[in-house]
Amino acid sequence: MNDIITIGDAMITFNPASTGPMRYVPSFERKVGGAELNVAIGCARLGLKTGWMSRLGHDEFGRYIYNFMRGEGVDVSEVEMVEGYPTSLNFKEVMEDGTGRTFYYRSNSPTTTLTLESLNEEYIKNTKIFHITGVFPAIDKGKNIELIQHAISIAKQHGVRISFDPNIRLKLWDKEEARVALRQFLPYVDILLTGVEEAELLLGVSNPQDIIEASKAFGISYVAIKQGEHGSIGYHNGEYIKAPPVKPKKVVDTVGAGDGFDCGFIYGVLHKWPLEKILRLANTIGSMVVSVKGDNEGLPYLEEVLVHLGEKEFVER
Ligand code: KDG
Repeated sequence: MNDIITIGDAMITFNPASTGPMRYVPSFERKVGGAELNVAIGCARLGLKTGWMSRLGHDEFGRYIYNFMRGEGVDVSEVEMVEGYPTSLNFKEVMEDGTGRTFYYRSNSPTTTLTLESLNEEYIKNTKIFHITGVFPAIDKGKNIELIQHAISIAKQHGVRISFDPNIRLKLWDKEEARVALRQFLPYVDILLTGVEEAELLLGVSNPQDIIEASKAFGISYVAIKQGEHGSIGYHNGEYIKAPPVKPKKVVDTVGAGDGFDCGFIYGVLHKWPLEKILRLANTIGSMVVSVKGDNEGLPYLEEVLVHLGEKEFVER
């Protein structure tokens, strides 16, 4: 049995070797990205038995991502490489002042070939947590929303908990489309991992107390509100905790920090940790991710977080 599984699109991410408008950038560094993929990697590094369901192109990049995920210890038995659908790409632009943009080449994503019939029900039943985000539904709106609904219904019938990070990408859909689609999942969510703006879009409220009340009305058991450099707020079982931020060594690249937070939170829930300790772990992982360039390179192994938390000694040599 897996501890956690997730479903999503993966991309080869091209990071620019120099700053400035992308049209003038002559060379890029090839990496791997994707919100659900990052969570899978992070959970596997923490020692959780993790599975990732996806489709990749039957091409060199598809082979690379497949082997990369296997190397990270993620179960890829529900990943197939399909003909005629190139592996998705993501080019990044970084300006001198650190701001940037993302250019997706994923409209014909291999994951668009996933169907209700291709979902392995046994796989979905045999996990403790099924993690979903707002990225996968946005890739192929009508179909993927239905696919997630179906997967959720299988999961719920078998006592699998649903964790959900709205991860709203406005390059993939507009606010109203996202709101209507993602609100449908809320009655089935057990663990909500959200930013304030996303919560505002989904729930129509922005004050943390109101976000928690609105989430409770949907029956959500754990609520985490990610506030980046301001830390996070958590709710579970009548307990409301404001967890202070963990200062990163240096902020190098903030992409993937939210995914790192999710991994820590999921780990803590699975280990039945008290809320305060769960939030501390999640904040710590988020801060470790921003100190390293890349969407998932900074996701730590369990022993590295324990050193960071002062629970394990660091031995240099
Ligand atoms: O959460 C980080 C991811 O969003 C990133 O790795 C790739 O932009 C991305 C996406 O849409 O999945």
